[in-house]
Order: sequence, then C-alpha cells, then structure tokens
Amino acid sequence: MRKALESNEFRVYYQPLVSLHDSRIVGFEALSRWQRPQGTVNPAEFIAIADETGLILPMNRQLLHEACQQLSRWQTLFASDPPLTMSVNITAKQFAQPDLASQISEILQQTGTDPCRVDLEITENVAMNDADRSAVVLSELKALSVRLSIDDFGTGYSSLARLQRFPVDTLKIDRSFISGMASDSETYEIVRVIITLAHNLGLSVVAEGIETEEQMKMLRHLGCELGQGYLFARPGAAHTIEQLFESFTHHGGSSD
Ligand code: G
Ligand code: MN
Repeated sequence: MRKALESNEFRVYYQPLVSLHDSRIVGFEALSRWQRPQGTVNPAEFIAIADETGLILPMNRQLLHEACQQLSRWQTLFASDPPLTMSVNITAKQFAQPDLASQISEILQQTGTDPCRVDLEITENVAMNDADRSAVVLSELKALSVRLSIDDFGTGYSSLARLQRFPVDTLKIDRSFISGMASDSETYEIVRVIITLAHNLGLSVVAEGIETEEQMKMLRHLGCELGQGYLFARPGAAHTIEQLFESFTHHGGSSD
C-alpha cells in the first residue's frame, strides 16, 4: 500500500451533494479510490487498513490538498451563490493526531482555500469515543472556520447532551436508515426524528445513500435540505463530475 501511494494508485473521486429543494449541486464529498492495475479495491477495506497502519495520514493529507485545489477550480468554473463546498472524511487515526488542526490549517493556506467552504466529517463513533477530548479537538478545528459534520449519524451511540455541546454544523444520516425508510415505518420514524432533532439543535441535515425517487420525496417532505446518493450521482473522477455538473446546471435533477 505504501508503494501504491508513491506510484499514485490512489485517486480522489467526488460525489455531489445536492439541494433536495431544487436538485442543484451545492458541493462534493471527496473519497479515496484505490485503482490497482488488477482492479479497484473496496474503499471500506483499504481505508480501515490504512488507518491501522498510519498510512492514512500522508494519504489523506494528499487527498485534502487535491480536493482543495479541485474545489477552487470548480468554484471558478461553476460559480454559484453561495460557493460550492468540499467535504472530506477525518478518520480515527487522523482525529487522534495532536496537531490535526494545524496540519489542516497549513493545507488550507497552501491552497488558498476559504475554510468556510470546507466541511470536515467525523463519524459519530469517533466523535463519541472520547467525548471530552472530541469537544476540544472539534473546537480547535472550528477555530479554523471550517464546517464540521457528524458522519454515519444514528449507527453509533450518541450522547445528545454531548452532541449539543459539540461545535458541529451538520448531521449526516447514515444510509442504512435511508435505504429502509420507504419500506419500514419505524425506520421512517427514526429518519424523521433525526431531522427534527438536527433542526431543533440548529444543525442542517444531509441524507446519505439516496437511491430512489421515493426516498428523495419523503426526505424533501420531512424538510431534509441536502442529499447524496446514486439517485443523483455515483462518486466519480473529476472529469466525470464536470460533465455531470453541466447537465445538472442546465436541467437540474438526475441525468441518468
Ligand atoms: O459514510 P460516508 O459518507 O463516508 O460513505 C461514503 C461511501 O458511500 C462511498 O464509498 C460511496 O461510494 C458510498 N455511497 C455513496 N452513495 C451511495 C448510495 O446511494 N448507495 C450506496 N449503497 N452507497 C453509496
Ligand atoms: Mn462521509
């Protein structure tokens, strides 16, 4: 894997974040993909290994750098008001780094990126694992003026009292709830309650893994503002995203 990193086998893919209100692309999530000569490797697998070995640190520094450069290109190419955002995932190992905030700050400065347009995603599990420490780290990150999201929300164990005190902006509802919400009334209730909770705490909500029109309509009805998923677009290389973006800006909605 170390060799693969040196020989640039890791690629950044981007998945659009869409406003459910008008089906416009408002931002992207940057995702690592490992393209070996013999085929792509499951991201969940290699990211877990990279995180354990610590290789995730140089890998995700590189990813953030590239995603920031891509963001400024896209902000120019596809000017919008407010400007596009870029979300990146922070893993457990990264979150444990004492100098995480200064590392991120350095990359934002090097790339001339407006921190307000960058969203750092931390999973609920990582954030709640050592909640006292998390509160400190999240405050350090927030001091950079970046946005903060709790990823995979609903799958872990959350203390709502903690959640309320974390300086986060957004909850991302885990896709397991979205996939079940149209066929299971209790799952629908969970989604409804998460959206209500987020809004009552002054947070915005992103629904992950939207795959059907029905799910999108339900989420829109529940007041969920943002979504991500195969219904809109699969994660894709930068050039694929640019073609897709053209079709979104001209017609709105899904292109396939
Ligand atoms: O939890 P996180 O947001 O980091 O998950 C991102 C992952 O989810 C990516 O690897 C991406 O390929 C996958 N993904 C994105 N949209 C969908 C979707 O609509 N359905 C499914 N099953 N997976 C998705
Ligand atoms: Mn994520």
